[in-house]
Amino acid sequence: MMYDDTIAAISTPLGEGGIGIVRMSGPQAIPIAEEMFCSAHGISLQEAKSHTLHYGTIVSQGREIDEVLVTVMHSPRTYTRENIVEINCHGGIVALRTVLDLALRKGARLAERGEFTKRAFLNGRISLDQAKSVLDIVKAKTRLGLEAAVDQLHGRFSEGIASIRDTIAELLAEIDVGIDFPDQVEQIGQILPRLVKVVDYTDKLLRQGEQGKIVTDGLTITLAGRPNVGKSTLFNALLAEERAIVTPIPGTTRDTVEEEAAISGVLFRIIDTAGLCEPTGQIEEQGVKRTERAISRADLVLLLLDGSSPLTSADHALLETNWEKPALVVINKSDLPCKIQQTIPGTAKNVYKISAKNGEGINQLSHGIVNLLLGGYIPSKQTILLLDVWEQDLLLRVRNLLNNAVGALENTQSPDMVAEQLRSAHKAAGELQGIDLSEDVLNHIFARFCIGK
Ligand SMILES: Nc1nc2c(ncn2[C@@H]2O[C@H](COP(=O)(O)OP(=O)(O)OP(=O)(O)O)[C@@H](O)[C@H]2O)c(=O)[nH]1
Ligand SMILES: [Mg+2]
Repeated sequence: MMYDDTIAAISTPLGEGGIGIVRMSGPQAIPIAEEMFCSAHGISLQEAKSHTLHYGTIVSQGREIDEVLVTVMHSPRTYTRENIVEINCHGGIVALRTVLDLALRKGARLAERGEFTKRAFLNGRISLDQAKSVLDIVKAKTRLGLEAAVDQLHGRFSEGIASIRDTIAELLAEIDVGIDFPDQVEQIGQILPRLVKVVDYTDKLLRQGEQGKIVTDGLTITLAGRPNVGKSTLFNALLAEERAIVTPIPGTTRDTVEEEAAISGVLFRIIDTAGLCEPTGQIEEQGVKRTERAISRADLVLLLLDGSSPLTSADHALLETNWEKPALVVINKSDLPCKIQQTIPGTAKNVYKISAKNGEGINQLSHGIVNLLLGGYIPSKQTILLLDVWEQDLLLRVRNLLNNAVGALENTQSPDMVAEQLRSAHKAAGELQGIDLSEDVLNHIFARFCIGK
């Protein structure tokens, strides 16, 4: 499918950059560029070979707008499979805007969000999964998120779905034979182990999707403890930057402070809080309320104690409260003599001794955090999938339909009922591959992109 209009957009992030790119895609891309461009060597872009770079200026009404390098790429060996022109500008945002305006006046249309990638998909250049990976790459916040997105760009998820769909098709074909020749009922029974195998495989992809969600959406860790135990110091140590104010004065942190950091490739939102204490004024009262809210939002709470002083009633209150979520006890200031003599009840395994100040024990604590939240499993690019909510939903649907087919096979042995479930599963898997996707779903997917991608 080829479009008859030509789209244009600024494809580089806005802001102060060395260069910025105006990209055009469509049948008129090269003629439009030709009208705007004055080659330093008298070259005509329309006659230029594909995948060549040309130096010159962009001129509007006799006025020179910017010194540029123009890339000419002919269909179909391009990102969208259409003719593409990229104008590399040097003059900053005003020049970029002027060049884009000029292209629009010459007949291009401003691209919608993700429209270049949407064309790449609709023209068969990339799979839907790969299109989505482009978005994930743009938005990746951790190294692992990026690696997984790049990996998926090579089609790992699409391949998985294709194999599920192929197996379903094979099973359906065999069942149809069974329906046509009912005396071969025995054969239907032989389908079961293969069906169970596809269910298992689908389950595996679902689990990888859930892990992927953790990697990209991140998990929230709240640091809690009485004033002065070293929450802000630990916060800074986990972020590896001096983000929060640290002083020897109890009550330094008055409000919650939130930042993102990657631990073992997983994205974490870490929240530093005001020390939990008996509030003596309105500010402290508000601070404590916010701390409690931050704790309720957390996937994990780190309960901090100061190892250099005996436990106080505030420490006991903290340890004895049921926070109703995973918690690790962290005894800080291990560089000073330890004054906590008693063992901390009920938490023998989950106690970490650290010095937030000199970094001792922080690595073990990081491992402990990942272990507790991800069940000892360190995600890698091969073991996670970055799935949209709708993909996760559809995949779940495929799994449930396959499960129904297993049920129908075990309980009724009715080939018709098995086939019905398998046909629905086959259709849902097809939607995951981008076959017969409704315009709505497509728009929804690409609307998450930025303009120019
Ligand atoms: N010796 C030593 N001192 C530490 C350590 N961690 C923090 N401190 C000191 O303890 C004091 C309090 O540290 P903060 O990080 O501000 O403590 P906090 O829990 O955020 O305190 P509030 O914001 O008041 O609740 C500062 O003087 C820190 O330098 C540590 O591991 N060892
Ligand atoms: Mg603090």
